[in-house]
Amino acid sequence: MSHPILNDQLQSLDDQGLATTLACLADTCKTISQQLKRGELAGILGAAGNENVQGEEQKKLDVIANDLIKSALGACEPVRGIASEEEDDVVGLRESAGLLVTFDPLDGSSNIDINSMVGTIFSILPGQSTGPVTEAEFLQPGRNQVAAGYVLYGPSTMLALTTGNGVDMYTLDPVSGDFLLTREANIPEATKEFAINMSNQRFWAPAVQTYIAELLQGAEGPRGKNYNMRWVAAMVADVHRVLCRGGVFMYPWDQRDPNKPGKLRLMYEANPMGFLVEQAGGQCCTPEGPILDLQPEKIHQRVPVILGAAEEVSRCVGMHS
Ligand code: FDP
Repeated sequence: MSHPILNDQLQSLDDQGLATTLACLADTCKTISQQLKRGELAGILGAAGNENVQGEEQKKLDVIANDLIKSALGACEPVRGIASEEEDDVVGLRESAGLLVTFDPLDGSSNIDINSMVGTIFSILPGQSTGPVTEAEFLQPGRNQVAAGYVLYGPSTMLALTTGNGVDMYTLDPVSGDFLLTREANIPEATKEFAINMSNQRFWAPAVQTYIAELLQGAEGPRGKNYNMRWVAAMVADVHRVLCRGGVFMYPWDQRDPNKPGKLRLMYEANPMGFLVEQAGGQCCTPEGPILDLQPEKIHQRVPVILGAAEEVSRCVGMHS
């Protein structure tokens, strides 16, 4: 069976600047994938010895992946500016260009040192000006995204991509070095699988406590069916599972730190995943409504996230009101 090649698929996009940018991101992720495969042999595991702007310890691979993407997009003509989890501020590249890229260079970095799944998440927004690049220009609702996706570095390396017309999933062929189209994502409305970090249970809002308690009661409880739990602890891998076979994934609000209304970052985690999940037939919300309708306030903003099977997301969100 022959599988379409990513670069051929990109040629059919109306916006060739977008196609060039997506090809650049995909190529850079191939390099990251190669580095990850060498792992300990390449001396790239462990801490980098610094913290990012959010006070999180950076791993060497966070820094390596960030530098690779930053430098590749720096040479990519259609890109006006970038924002990254690992950069304190937005970075202006060229005022004449039309696209803004936000990215999490290596999501799930606590998995790096145990040779478990990690990924690169990206979101592409239209530029809003022809003057100097500012943070304000990036602060557009996720609905404005022109493309979003991630590359998952797992047993095989996979790219999930949306340009607003469904979600295509490509597998990196180690022989040809091409991303080949292997499936489309589709999230069934109902599920029997959930993903949440249960160790935070005592900090959640009452609505989430009740929602999860009902799932745990299984067939004897109000939901009348048994649920299974899965938790990779890398959003990119947990969302990949939801896109492949359904389920619900949550990183809800918790009461520990009033300055952190959630763990996940809006601009380069929740928004791109929200675009993918909606395009695959699911929902992605905060307790107030769809993530993609949120007006961002700052580039490293955090939000609570409930995403996946429509039946579960709407039930959980509804329990908040
Ligand atoms: P990580 O900090 O390891 O990069 O983006 C944050 C994230 O990973 C998510 O990918 C993941 O779902 C979550 O944090 C895991 O954090 P906890 O172990 O604190 O639950």
